[in-house]
Amino acid sequence: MEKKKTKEKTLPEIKEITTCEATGQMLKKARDEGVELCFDRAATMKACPIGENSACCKHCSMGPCRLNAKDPYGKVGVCGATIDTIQARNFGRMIAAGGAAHTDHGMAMLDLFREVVNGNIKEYTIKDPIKLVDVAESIGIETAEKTTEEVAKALYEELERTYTQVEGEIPFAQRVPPKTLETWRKLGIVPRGAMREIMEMMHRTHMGVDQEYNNIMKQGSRTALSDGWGGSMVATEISDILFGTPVPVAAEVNMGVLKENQVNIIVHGHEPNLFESMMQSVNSPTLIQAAKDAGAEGINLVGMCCSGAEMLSRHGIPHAGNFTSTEAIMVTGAVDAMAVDVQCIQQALSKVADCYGTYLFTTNPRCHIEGADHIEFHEDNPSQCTDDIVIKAISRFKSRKYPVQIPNIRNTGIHGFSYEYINYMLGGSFRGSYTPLNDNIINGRIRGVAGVVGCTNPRVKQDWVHVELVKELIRNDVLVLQTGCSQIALAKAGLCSPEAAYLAGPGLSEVCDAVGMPPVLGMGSCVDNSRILIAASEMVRVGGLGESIAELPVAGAAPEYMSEKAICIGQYFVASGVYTIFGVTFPVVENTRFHDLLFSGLEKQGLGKWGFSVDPHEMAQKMIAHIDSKRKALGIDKTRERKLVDMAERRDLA
Ligand code: SF4
Ligand code: MSK
Repeated sequence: MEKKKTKEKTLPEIKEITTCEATGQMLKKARDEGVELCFDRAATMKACPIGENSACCKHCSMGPCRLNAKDPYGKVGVCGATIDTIQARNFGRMIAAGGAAHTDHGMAMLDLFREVVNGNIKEYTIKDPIKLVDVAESIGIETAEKTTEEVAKALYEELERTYTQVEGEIPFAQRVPPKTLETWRKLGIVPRGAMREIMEMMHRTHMGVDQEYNNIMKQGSRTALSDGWGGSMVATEISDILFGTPVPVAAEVNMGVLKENQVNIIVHGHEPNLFESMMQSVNSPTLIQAAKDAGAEGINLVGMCCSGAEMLSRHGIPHAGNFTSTEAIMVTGAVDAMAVDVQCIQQALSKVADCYGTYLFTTNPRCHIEGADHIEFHEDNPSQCTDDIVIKAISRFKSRKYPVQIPNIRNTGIHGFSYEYINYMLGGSFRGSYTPLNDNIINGRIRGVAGVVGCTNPRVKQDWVHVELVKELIRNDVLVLQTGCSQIALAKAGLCSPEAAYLAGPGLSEVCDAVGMPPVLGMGSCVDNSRILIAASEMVRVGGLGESIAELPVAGAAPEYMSEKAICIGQYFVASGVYTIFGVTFPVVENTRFHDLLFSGLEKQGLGKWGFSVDPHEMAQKMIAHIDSKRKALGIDKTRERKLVDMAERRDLA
């Protein structure tokens, strides 16, 4: 066991690092055993203050150039680039990188769909033909006289334009509320095709091209929208069509889902096809028998991070933890194999895996990791990869060398609130509709809707900001929609169960009791944020809450974000009209014109705006104040008095 001694003296106490008890237990064990995790590295790796402020540029070899955040206009780069240009270019490139990740994932899903429809891949089929027809009709494809195969082919051809089209508007622009779309057209930010937008974003941010921050951010919005209403939305819709649209399912989360006497396999990443095939492999009678022959009671498949959130929502597969727990879980000694595909896979997993004899497998040609074995996943023969991983996991179980210590913590909740199910849940099967939601917002029982999403980040106390923020929102009658690692944080805190309605304010709790739903609705992976966009469009369409997304009493937050994908998601929500608040840190210098553009200028153009706070309570107050201002503008503020639950009342409620 090769272990690296961490400098314990400099490390913060575990209770300052995470509110996830299971992760805390494993962090302590790791420290005792001299194994370093991301929390330890975050404590010893001081963030570069210039980079944190996005006040540096390394876009050419006349630099790198560092500007001074305290005196942002006191200096320019060697080429003369101002702080606004430098920040806008950096921000634009973060959007491009985040959008590229989602878009490439979406394109991979669409490639798979094409091959399934053309009969070249037989291992997957269309699981949800009703959704196929719904999606096709939503973008104007005539379905009446067509077979499922004909509709699927027509849909493929249309959706391919999302990526490859060079002129015109992406297909899902047809789902955008007309007034929102009109604003985009006026600003010239309707995406043409994702590849073109990402390419143009990279071009414009090259040295010596676009040097006007407003103009750079127009392309930033266009690129982000090509993700939210393009790459990500295609990924979600195609995944539902191929693997089934989620409906509520009771499932367990937290590290206690590992089983000491079983072969434990974790899938981590973002692509559902690897996970779907792994489900087949772990259910193979031959492999189950092999596991039993090795002395195991069975094979236990669990998810982590966003692959896990998607499978939790779609199939009720147990989920072991979010992003910053992916190393810690291997410290249990109980993980026989972890299979990863793309995105949010920390390179350090390979070292921790090595410390505990866990097999770490990369499976996607886009992601290899030094020290990890690569078994490539091919959709035309998926079991070759997944069976192989199961066999290796069984062999590791048979020769487990390290003591197993699994935190005995599991939390049950309900997950799988797709846009479609919310429609059904609120309106019933014969009159499925968002009208009851709008009615409850108009009558004030529900104050507004918040999307709380995004990562966990070892620079802040794991899960704490998510949980505190969401608790405060629901106490104030704000219905919360969730995706990604945030959903897992709340699930671990027990808020994804209908019983959590007692924590909600009186109006929201009344609605939850009537419908039997939790006050926090988990919708899937971070890619599935597109479900929130569709829900917002539907709220506009059914009426009574304004004509554009910007008029809705809604807000968004990513309180513990870390990835460029999160920045792209934030920008597509802002460009769609939503006030979106981030925590941890924000890559912009205050008191600059670029900061003003993001935090107020975009709103004046008819879009949404960015916000920032590291304090969950302040974050909640800002979101609620925004929701209330939208209620006032809609003339529905009289239905509920503006009254925020303050600290004292919070204590009483607690
Ligand atoms: Fe410096 Fe301008 Fe080159 Fe950036 S593009 S590194 S600001 S000279
Ligand atoms: S996995 S992008 S840590 S949500 Fe989607 Fe979680 Fe954030 Fe990755």
